[in-house]
Amino acid sequence: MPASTRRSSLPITDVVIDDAFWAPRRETVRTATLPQQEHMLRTGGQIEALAHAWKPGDPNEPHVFWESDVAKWIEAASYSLATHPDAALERRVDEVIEALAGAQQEDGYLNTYFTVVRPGERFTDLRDAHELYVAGHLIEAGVAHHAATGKTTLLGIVRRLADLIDREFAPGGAAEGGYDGHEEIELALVKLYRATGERRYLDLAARLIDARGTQPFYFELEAQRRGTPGYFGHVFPDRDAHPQRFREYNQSHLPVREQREVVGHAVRAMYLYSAMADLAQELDDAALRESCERLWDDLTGTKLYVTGGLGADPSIEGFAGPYELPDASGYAETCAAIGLVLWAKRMALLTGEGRYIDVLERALYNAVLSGASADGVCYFYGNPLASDGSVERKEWFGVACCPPNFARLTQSLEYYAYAQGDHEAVVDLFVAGTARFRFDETAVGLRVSTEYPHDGAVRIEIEADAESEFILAVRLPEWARQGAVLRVVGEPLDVGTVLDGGYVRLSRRWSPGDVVELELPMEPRRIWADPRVTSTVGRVALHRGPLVFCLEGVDHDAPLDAISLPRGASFAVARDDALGVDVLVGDGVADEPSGDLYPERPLGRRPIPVRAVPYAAWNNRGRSSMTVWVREAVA
Ligand code: FUB
Ligand code: ZN
Repeated sequence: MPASTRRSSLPITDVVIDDAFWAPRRETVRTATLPQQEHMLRTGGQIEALAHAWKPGDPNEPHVFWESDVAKWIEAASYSLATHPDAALERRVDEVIEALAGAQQEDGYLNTYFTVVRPGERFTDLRDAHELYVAGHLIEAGVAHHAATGKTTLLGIVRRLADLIDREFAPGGAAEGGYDGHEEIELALVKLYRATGERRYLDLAARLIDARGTQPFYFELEAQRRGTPGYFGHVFPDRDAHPQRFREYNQSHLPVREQREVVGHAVRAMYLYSAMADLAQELDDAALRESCERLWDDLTGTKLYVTGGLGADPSIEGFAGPYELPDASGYAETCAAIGLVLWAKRMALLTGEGRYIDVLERALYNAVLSGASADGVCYFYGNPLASDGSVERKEWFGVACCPPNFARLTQSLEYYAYAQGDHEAVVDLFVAGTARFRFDETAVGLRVSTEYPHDGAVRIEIEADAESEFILAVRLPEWARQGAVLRVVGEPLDVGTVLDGGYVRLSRRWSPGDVVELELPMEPRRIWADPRVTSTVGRVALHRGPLVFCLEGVDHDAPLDAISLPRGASFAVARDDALGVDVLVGDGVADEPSGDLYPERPLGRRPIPVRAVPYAAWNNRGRSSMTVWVREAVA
């Protein structure tokens, strides 16, 4: 097993994103999404609840994870402040932090539900009641706020909370041997460790991960001690009859190093595996890494939608069996795709392999970006791959985990675009702008120019005061291996000679102004459905670069399921200015009704122009049917 790499993300302030694809979308998040979400959190009661004025009998009882939505909003706003200082937004964030400070108890405890709704019951329902999940999101917010503003207001609050959790989960503490029913705090504690240098936060994360799935099962002991079915008892009334299924639901069925299949609730799984990858890297833990790699292969080999969505079964918001990937009835929660981005980045940092970023890119440009409307104020919770026209984005949800998760991810794209290793500058995503790396005492900048994903030309220029020797590693996506063209300082170079672990790795003494050019082949491509996935047998999905395309009913005068694409038909790229995206146009055929319900002769077919829009851009023109997988007509 190779040792973990020492790669890390660049600090957010060392990256500038300034391109035609991402910059306008992030600006929409900054100017429309963040204010709308703040409004929803204020009018929905999430922020008001922090005053702890709620009393039994009052309306709008605080929900177990309300603070997590507030925390994700603070985190998103903090990333925005890091790149776009905004005194008014900073003041509003400070106000919410003051409310959190007021809600914190003397001993550091911070959780509204267990303070005003169920006082005296702290840490008695770890399986269902989201106490550590909330704490995790608060910790992530505290770290982000500190990195963005340098202030320690929220960081101080979450450190006191983490210290209390450390005491309570230590031997002799009230929750000794316990762990989180909805994983999240583990990855947050790793961030807190990295931000503060306090080793005990890393150790606590490792303790929680190591305790998970050991026997006797903590959640069952806790339920016996409590004597009640727990917060989700009414949602899962058959839980006691199916203990194994519900252990799998929160990935506590086996010690994590023995887990081989991705099971259960998808967001929980992604957050858990992210923390496992973090710890594998921090602790150079080979068994943890092996487990992550096996789980990755299971996910990407049998349970991942072509959009990068995951978690097909709505009844558990989680994974169904291998190849059970129904397109219309699949769930594919936005948060799960976001979780996959978190995990994939960590796997790439851990292993140095670009294949993880290939999957990250698939999820990011498709299943994550579809999570919000073009105007940034309506959201998908589930992201199915086909719709009869009844699915549309909504302004908000009773359980509003996805909207602020979308905001925090898109506002922190800087962390995903590059990585820094030992004398190695890594370009993971093709995003125009700049990045600053530090090799010993030398600062080296990269200026990336590209219209990706609408064009495959990527130009990377070295910006530095002096010559510098380092490796420039540029990811070459798997789909671009055939036909990619590389020029290094004007000289053509066969990519095959420098391809290593999914990256074009160029080791040399670079001079200021040196340029690397990469041309990625951007012809539209087809991907064929696996026949083991029953809902899409015989269908193809159109791709261009990292984008997955879909057909919308609004563009076609035949039912989408009646349309097929002749195998040889090619597609051209056209601009849709209204949607602000490139679309694919080509020729298809549509089955014609014969007049008889059950005709005894083959159906007639008529040519039909086909127009495919990027999956992430669908449902921006009102309600419409949609399909990613289109029937293929083989002559
Ligand atoms: O339970 C917290 C979040 O709410 C989960 O991650 C989502 O699946 C939604 O249920
Ligand atoms: Zn969600």
